[in-house]
Amino acid sequence: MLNVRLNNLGQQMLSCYIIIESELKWIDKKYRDLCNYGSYHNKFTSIRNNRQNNLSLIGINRQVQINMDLYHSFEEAKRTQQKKFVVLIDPDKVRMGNMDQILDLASKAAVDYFFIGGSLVVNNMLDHCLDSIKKACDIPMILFPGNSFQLSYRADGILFLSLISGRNAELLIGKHVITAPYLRVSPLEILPTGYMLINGGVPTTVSYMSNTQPIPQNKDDIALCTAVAGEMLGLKLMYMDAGSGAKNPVSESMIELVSGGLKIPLIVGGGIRTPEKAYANAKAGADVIVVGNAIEKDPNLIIEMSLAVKEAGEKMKVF
Ligand code: 1GP
Repeated sequence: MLNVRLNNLGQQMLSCYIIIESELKWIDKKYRDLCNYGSYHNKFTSIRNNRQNNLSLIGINRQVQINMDLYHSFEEAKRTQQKKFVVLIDPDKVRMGNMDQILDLASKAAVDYFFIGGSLVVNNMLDHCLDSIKKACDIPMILFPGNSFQLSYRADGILFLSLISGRNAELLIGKHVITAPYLRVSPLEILPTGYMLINGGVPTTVSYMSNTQPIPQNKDDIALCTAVAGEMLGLKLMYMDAGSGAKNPVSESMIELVSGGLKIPLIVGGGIRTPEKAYANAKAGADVIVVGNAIEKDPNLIIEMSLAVKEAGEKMKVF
């Protein structure tokens, strides 16, 4: 009996070894791609912190460079109360005619970052979209992935999102385990982010795709406790999102309460259509304002939106 069990265990270990071997080959290929890609990358970042990361358990034992420039820029903005403005680009939705105009206006309006991603990207336009941005301007590009396929070395960083408003284990930790070895050897700056969906008055793609319920829009206390728990777990950024195209953006009262309870930078987006709302959200305590849909429809809004966010920062500036 014992022998049978031991044999079974041996077989399991052998198949486990075979799986790890094939994953290692995959990771090695990714690493080689990365080395070939090295000269192309890194317009924005300089590597500040190097450390030896021992990933020998899964066969990687290399010098891994940890890049934290983007994160420091978010932290600094929070400390000095200078507000940041982000344009969200969904590679599937943006029309190429619009794209040129958006990039031109974004440079003129001193947009701080681009977030790149969508809940459901089906057209495989991610690399092309990143290349177009890189050719046109120096604005850092941060992946905002709707799933683990939306990865590219061409970006500068990635929001490593844990959907803490939901109870879907895959989106809290499952997908992260799968992508961790790939991201560890990538040049992308990893930004561990608590992602909180707030009910925006209409069912959004992200709540459907994630199979989670958003936090009710009037439950400011639940939002606060969720955000504080995420910060205590070590997340570095908090993102409150009413979802793309939300009817009701996140309320100022919720932003005020949550930002008052957090030490980490707070990102707010979803359904922001006017410069007035962007300004009000920044004044209420959002450190970073994200706008996507409204700008896709009318790229000219970029200038006014950016000005509104920066103006809120000027009024609150800490020296
Ligand atoms: C969605 O927060 C973003 O994830 C932006 O939303 O497209 O509604 O601006 P909008």
